[in-house]
Amino acid sequence: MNLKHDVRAVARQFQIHGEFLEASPYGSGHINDTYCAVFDQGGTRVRYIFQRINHNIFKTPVALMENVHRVTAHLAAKVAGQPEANRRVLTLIPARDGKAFYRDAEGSHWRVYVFVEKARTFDAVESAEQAFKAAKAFGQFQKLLADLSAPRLHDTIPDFHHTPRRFAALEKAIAADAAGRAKLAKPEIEFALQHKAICSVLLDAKLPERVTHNDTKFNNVMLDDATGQGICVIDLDTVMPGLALYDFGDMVRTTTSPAKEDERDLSRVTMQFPMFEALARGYLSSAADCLTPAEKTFLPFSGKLITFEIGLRFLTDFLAGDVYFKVHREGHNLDRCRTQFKLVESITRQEEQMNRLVESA
Ligand code: ADP
Ligand code: GN1
Ligand code: MG
Repeated sequence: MNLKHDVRAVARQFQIHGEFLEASPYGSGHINDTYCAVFDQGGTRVRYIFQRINHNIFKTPVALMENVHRVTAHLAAKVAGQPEANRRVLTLIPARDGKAFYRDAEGSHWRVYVFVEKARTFDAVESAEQAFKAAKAFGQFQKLLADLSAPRLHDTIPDFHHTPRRFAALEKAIAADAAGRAKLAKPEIEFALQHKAICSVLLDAKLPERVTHNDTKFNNVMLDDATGQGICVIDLDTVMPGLALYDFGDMVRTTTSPAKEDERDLSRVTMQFPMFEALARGYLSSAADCLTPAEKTFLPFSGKLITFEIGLRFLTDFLAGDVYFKVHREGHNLDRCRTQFKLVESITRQEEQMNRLVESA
């Protein structure tokens, strides 16, 4: 297969023994270039994950890797000695020079992780049990990082979840209409403008800053093939200071609807209450004792806000001409925006019921 990158050459720069056999593109992430590479190690095929960090999006890859290194080391120390310790945390393979990354001649930064075997990610949730287990794993992740020592982690993308600034970026994209597409997205632009007032609610609530994942979509936790447990939280590029609710909100966004993020049949997009209940119970089962009453109160609202925020980002990128998220078809970002806004409506309809559940939990 002809790959976009020479993974074999990159592999020589990492401390991996054995013979490089092959590599192929892997996963369905929107940002980085991910490959699965296979090595022959004494007759055994061993897999690794190779990733090229997208430096158009992550402007400070060295600082980013410092975060990832600190976070994985902290988590590894916490679970050491427990069952399955080496599958529960991502393990970085050092480069030849001992660093956590390799910078190639073109200036791209690469990292390699041990492949977490006997587990997989899902692009859409299939059962309430999966939702419970994913949320429990993300809650545990937050909890284990609560005592990460100083200094503060780097902000790998400043204002990542600053919804009012995301809204301002959309307003700018509408005004510029760089790709001439505003006429194709009139109802979506209208929907966004109508909901402007919700953007600042979490920021105004003065909630505590914590170490959070910030990209807790359902396919960023690996579920164990045998037990279904959320065995390993992955995609650590945005682990940085944030609000606990950004993480819970993104779980609601990605783990309550049976449809994929880019589903075109909007009748399939809906906030399924049993999934929300499983998420809330799963998350609280591991993180409850870290949360303040105010944080708990906002759990349902966070789902609406983060879904709206990512919808704004997809719409902004559609209007800008698809410069941020990877797209695989015409109108892909607009399709993604539509599912998000449909889900916001579905959450709004059920918000009171969601609030009642959380109050009694
Ligand atoms: P992106 O930032 O582009 O979303 P991810 O880090 O989420 O990239 O990786 C993309 C996909 O690769 C994941 O959804 C997962 O299926 C797979 N993956 C990532 N890391 C590992 C790993 N250590 N072991 C096995 N699979 C992995
Ligand atoms: C991106 O990397 P990935 O595909 O897990 C994005 C998230 C969005 C998500 C939408 C760094 O996540 O913020 O919520 O797409 N990551 C970045 O699916 O922008
Ligand atoms: Mg991902």
